[in-house]
Amino acid sequence: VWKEGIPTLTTEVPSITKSIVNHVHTSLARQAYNLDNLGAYQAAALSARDNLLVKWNETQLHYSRKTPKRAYYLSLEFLMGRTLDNALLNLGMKEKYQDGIDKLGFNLEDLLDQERDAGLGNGGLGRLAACYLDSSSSQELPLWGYGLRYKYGIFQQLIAPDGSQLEAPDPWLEHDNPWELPRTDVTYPIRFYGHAERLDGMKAIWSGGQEVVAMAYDTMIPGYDTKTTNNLRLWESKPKRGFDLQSFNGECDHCLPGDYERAVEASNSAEAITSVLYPNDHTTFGKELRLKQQYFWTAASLADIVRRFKNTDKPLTEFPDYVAIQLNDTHPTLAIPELMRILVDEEDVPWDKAWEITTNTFFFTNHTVLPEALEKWPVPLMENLLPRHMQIIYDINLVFLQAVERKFPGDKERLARMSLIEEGFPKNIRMANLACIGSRKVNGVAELHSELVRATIMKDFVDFYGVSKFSNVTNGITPRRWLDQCNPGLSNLISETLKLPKAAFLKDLTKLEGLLEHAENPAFQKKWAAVKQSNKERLAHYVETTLGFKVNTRAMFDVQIKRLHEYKRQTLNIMGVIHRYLTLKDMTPEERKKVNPKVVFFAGKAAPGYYIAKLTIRLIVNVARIINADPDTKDLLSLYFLPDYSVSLAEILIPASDISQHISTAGTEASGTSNMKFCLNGGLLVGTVDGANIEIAEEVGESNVFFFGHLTPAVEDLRYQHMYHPVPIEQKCPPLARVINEVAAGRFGDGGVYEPLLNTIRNTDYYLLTEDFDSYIQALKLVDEAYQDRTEWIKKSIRTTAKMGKFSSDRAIQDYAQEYWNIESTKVE
Ligand code: 26R
Repeated sequence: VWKEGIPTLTTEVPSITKSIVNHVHTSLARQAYNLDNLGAYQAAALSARDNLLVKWNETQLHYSRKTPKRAYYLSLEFLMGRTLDNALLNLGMKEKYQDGIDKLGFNLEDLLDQERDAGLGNGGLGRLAACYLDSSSSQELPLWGYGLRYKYGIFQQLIAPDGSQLEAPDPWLEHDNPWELPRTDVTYPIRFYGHAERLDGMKAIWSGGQEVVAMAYDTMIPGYDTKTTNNLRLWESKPKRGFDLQSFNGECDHCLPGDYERAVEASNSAEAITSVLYPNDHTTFGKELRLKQQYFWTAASLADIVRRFKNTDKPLTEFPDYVAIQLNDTHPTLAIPELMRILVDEEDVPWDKAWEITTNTFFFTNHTVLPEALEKWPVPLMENLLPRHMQIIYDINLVFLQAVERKFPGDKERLARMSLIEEGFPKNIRMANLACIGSRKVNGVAELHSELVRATIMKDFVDFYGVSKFSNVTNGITPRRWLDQCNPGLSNLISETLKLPKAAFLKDLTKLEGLLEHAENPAFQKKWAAVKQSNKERLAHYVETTLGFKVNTRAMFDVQIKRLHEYKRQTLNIMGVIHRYLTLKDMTPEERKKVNPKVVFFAGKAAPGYYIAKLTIRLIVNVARIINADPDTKDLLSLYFLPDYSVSLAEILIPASDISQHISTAGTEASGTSNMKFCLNGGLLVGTVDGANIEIAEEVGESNVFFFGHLTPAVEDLRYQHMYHPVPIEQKCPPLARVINEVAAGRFGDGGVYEPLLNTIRNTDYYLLTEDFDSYIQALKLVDEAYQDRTEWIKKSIRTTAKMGKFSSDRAIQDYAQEYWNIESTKVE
């Protein structure tokens, strides 16, 4: 009887339409006569979800039965974007649903557009986590993600009339989220504050304080062309028992007037923990609520992982044989002392054994070497919020520093550098040091970055542990979303040209190399160019319907889309645009006829408190206003800042680009991942010798990328020169000085507004714009020249796509699986 009730896949068009109509009636309580696109989307999503659940259930049952070693990806950010399109693609049911939805009188594209992005992340780190989930399922690897279910994801960006960024909350859960499964039965109590009392040995009891509850929400992660459907478990914080004051402040056992209000406040403060994603990227801020988020999430995840392991009845000494936990940057580092606390205090494991288990379980990925992004938490904050963890951190530190002292006797400075505690007022806990010593292996995210990790922030640790603990896994991107989904035209053309089903190259991206032999074929080149052209028109249509501007799709499309940050140098780009504008203005109409028309696109959010980044947006918007209105030049150069950058907007922008900019100061961009996405879609790259740009150039050949700028080893020296032998910008870089003077003089609106931004260049110029400007302009000139020979350009484009195999996140996740986690693919029967 049970077996007969178990749902099976709905695979044929008639049963698909039936299931959609069924959801319209039963889940939505609506009917055909009052069904709009949103309702139809919801019903289609619920129908797809039913299918995902069939596979999800089978996968989870398979894992429970087979108990393979599992990996867990702990990330404070998962930048998932939309789900329906991806779910249908990975289920292999896109055409069928298209048909079914057609028959119901709707259009799949319109329905897809109804979905709000799940924007639970800031940028690269969060989107990487999402790509890795997709690859884990597609590669049939037993992996779960753990994160937080923020009520509000990354803020919505609005642009004010004066060009400045405004932030509005992102109500992504406004209409029920059909992709999540609330697990009211999967809850854990999480403690904060209170006191820790040491017992004999290394044990302690932590009690008192406040308790909140973590409740699980599961999201299905379908694999492409496979049954495996992994899980993303996100935690929501809730008050312990409704408005229970007692549990919240620990002592009161009778009600006083006013308690009700305090109880409501307590409930609010419990819910506050998962209310919003911190929109900071690369700058730490030391807010208590952020630390609460980090502990709440790591404690709930570990409780869940330990409980699952204990269900297998294996001894805890075997924990690392069945569990690998990847720390996505230092944000989940508290998982290390938390596992120690569980083992030592709750499971009676001796300290040394517990440390052995812990250090064989965790793996740590670093995503940036910028000093301002290295997390530190004030000791007094930690002591108050997590008193037991503070003790554990001190104990770990003591044992560790003794070992360092044995290896490097008398080297006090080394001890001070390696200590988990940085001296000062207040003292700070260095999370990267803790993540490193608590982990089996540490990795960076591109070759250059991993080398910098070894040479800079982890240098002392390399000396101590040996270099083999520190290696590299170059980032990757999922070709499902970033080729087939965002660029179906190109995916179809590739399939037709290689005479391969899409699954062949979407699961083995190195197959794209087969395109090389077609690069010289004029008929193929023409089709290739036509796909690019239609993607440019799709973007133009978006710009026209959202901003009301008509874009010249015959012009070259030049795109820079990423978080606004000084190190990413959007300022260099906008200064280059102004330079181009001034140059055009200087020309005679005759001379202008020879110019390559260009449209420049920017998109990206600035952290709400990052003044210089916000000022950069304002400058871009106001430069656009002047340039786009100038009749002398507007056909040759136009500029758009597209508001509210998101995964979905990236899916429109990336396939439409002819050239994209990845122009960070050498040594500052750990990897970059949009560079890979652009190249996969046949866009060429102008960039610095930084991050994964280098490995992209290695694959496609330096003749197919436009490199410029100083190299990493020169950067430190140049900064030193600027500091001690400053040369006025007029002398150092006259063309840039001219641009800056025009801005200051008010050519693009009140120049005074931009003084603080201009001063970052005039004064310290920490990110070396004055050093790289000339070679940047030179590189852009080469880009123009190359674009004039359209056939050569198309060949470059084809060759670029052909050589992107390395950058599939399938390769990256396999690397983690084999070299780090020691987990194996397992076929769900
Ligand atoms: C506030 C603070 C603790 C914080 C620092 C840094 C919060 C968030 C970040 C984001 C960083 C770690 C990040 O996103 N790094 C990016 O990771 C990508 C994926 O590895 C890289 O491609 C990209 O180069 C890097 O900047």
